[in-house]
Amino acid sequence: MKKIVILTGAGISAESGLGTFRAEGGLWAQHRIEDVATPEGFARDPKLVVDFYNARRAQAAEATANAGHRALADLESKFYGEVVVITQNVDDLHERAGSRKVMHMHGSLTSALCAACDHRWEAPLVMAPGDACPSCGAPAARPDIVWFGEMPYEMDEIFEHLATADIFASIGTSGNVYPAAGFVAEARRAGARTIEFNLERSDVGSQFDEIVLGSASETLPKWVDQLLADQT
Ligand code: BV8
Repeated sequence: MKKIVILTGAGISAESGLGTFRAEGGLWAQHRIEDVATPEGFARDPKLVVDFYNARRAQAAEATANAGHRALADLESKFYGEVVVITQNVDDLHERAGSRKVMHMHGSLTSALCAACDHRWEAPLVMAPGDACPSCGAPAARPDIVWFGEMPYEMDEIFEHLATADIFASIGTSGNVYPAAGFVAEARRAGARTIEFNLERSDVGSQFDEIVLGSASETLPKWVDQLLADQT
């Protein structure tokens, strides 16, 4: 039974109108990473950080999944083997396109976390610093996002998937944030065939067996059609 493990980054949501990080005018151009995506930044100015994620949560809620997201959902529902999506993205466009096995290694805009008791609940559209935790009552709510210096989620399960992948595809990521950028090396060690889908070669592009250049909304439907045709 074949297993396809897919890593996605901001590039797959770019055509849904959600900003990427490193494009000019991208999210990090408007804010310094240290100020909005680190625990130190949150401690220094919780309102700046909470408002940064409020803006992205509202933008994601307005966005619609694109043909790239839909192609991956199609693959999961029609492929005879197993398909796992590991996303670095905090939007829920994979789920809204119909993907079911989605692992949010860097958290989710739709989730809130209590910094005091680790309770998680569905985030309101607008969060404020000091919101009370519905479980323990502490004024310790925070966006359920993995910031720089924090441990990504579900890493044990992710490494199990990488160790048993037949195909590893990396889509729309610049390959410069770890541990995600190291996944291709893990997949290669497991003997997987590795493919990168991007507008341009990423920082780890040289580690892939194949690079497919183009917009994900065009390249992914073609790839999925081919995979499904080959399995009949
Ligand atoms: C950890 C959530 C340890 C927040 C994010 C020095 C060397 C190596 C590593 C480090 C180092 N110093 C520090 C580190 C570790 C650090 C790191 O890697 N830093 C980098 C900057 C060097 N990593 C961490 O801190 C991680 N944690 O290491 O923990 C630890 C150990 C023990 C105990 C505790 C801790 C946690 C990192 C997670 C940070 N959170 N996201 C938020 O969303 O606001 S990172 C964020 O940026 C994304 O999630 C993603 O991971 C990352 C990169 O973004 P991309 O998705 O790649 O987007 P980008 O804009 O960069 O690229 C878009 C790509 O798409 C481009 O290539 C473009 O060409 C392409 N594209 C565009 N349009 C399309 C397209 N492709 C196809 N079609 C299109 N239409």
